[in-house]
Amino acid sequence: MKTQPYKQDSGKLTYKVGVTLDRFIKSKQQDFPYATGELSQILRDIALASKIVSREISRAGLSDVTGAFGQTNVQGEEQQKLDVVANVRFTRALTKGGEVCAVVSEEEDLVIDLENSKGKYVVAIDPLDGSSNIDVNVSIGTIFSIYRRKTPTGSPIQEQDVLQKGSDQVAAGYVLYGSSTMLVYSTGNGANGFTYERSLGEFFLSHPQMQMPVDGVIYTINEGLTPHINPNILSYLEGCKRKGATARYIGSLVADFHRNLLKGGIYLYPPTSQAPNGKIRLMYEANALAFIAEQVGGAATNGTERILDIVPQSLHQRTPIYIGSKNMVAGLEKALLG
Ligand code: AFP
Repeated sequence: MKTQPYKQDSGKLTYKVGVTLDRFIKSKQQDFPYATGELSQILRDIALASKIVSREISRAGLSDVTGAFGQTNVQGEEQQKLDVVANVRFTRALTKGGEVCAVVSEEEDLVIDLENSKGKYVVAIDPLDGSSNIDVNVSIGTIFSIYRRKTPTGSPIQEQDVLQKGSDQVAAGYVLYGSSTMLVYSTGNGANGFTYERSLGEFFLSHPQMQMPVDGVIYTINEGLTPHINPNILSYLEGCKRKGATARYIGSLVADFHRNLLKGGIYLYPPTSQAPNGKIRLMYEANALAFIAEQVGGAATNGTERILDIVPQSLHQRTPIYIGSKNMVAGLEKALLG
C-alpha cells in the first residue's frame, strides 16, 4: 500500500487550536516527583468544576444564582448563592476521583473528610473569591492549594495532614472568571496559564511559562483602609506615587493578583486597627497565590515572614499580605522597618 507522511497544514483556513490543558498536564506528568497520574487527575477535576462554575457565572442575572443565599459562613460573611454553588461543584468534583482524602473550604467550618482514607491529597480551596463582585458583573475567581497528606494512607486524616505550610504545596493555582475564563497553575516548575474556549469546552495553553515583571507601576490596596494602617505603609505608597505609580483595585484577590502578575505591581492587604491579622485567609487564598508568585519570579510576605513559611495554626487563619513584583515587595519590606 502506498502511504504519504503526515504534513502539518499551516494554511490560514485551518489555524492551530493549540495545546489543551489535558494534553499539557499529561505531557508534564513525568516532571512531577510522584508521577502516578493522581495529581494530574485532581487538576483535571478542578478544571472540570471550573467550567461548570464559569457557565453558572455567565448566566448570572438570567438564572436564579445572584444574591444572598440567606446564611453566613464561618467567617461571619453572608454567603452568596454562587458561593454555595461553587463550593458544591468543586467539592463534588474532588470527591469523585478518589485521590483526595480531605478538603478545606472557605465555605465550611470544619475540614471535609471525604471518607476516602486511601486518598493521598488534601485540597484547600476558596471556591468563589470576590463574592461581593458577583452581582455587579465584575471579575471573580477560584483559588486552590494541593498538599500530599503526611500520615500514611489508610489511616484517619490528622491535623498535620491539613495544617501544612505553603512551601509544602505540591501544586496550586487559580481560575479567573474575567473577560475570559483562565486557569493558571503550577506544580513547582514555573506557572502556565490556560484560556477557556467555551465553544470547544476546553482550556488551551495561552500563557506559557508566565513571568511577573520584577518591578511595576501598579499599587493595589483598598484605599478605605488607609486611616487604620501602619504609617510606614502610607509612606511607601507615597513613594510609589512620586515614582509615577497608578492605583488599581478590583476587590477580587484573584483578579487583582493576575493583573499585577501580567503588568507588574504590588497587592497589599495590611493589618488594620480593627483587623490585626488583615483579611486574607492563609490556607486557601494567600498560600496558593504566594506559590504562584514565587514561581513567576515575584514575592509574597506578611511583612516579617515569607508567606510560604508560615505554619498555619487554624483552618481559617488570616494573614497580612504583600504580594507581587519582587522589587516592589522588597521596597515595602524595607519601608516597614521605618
Ligand atoms: P471572599 O469573597 O472569598 O470572601 O474574599 C474576598 C476577599 O478576601 C478578596 O478577594 C478581596 O481582595 C478582598 O476580600 C476584598 O476585601 P475588601 O472589600 O476589604 O477590600
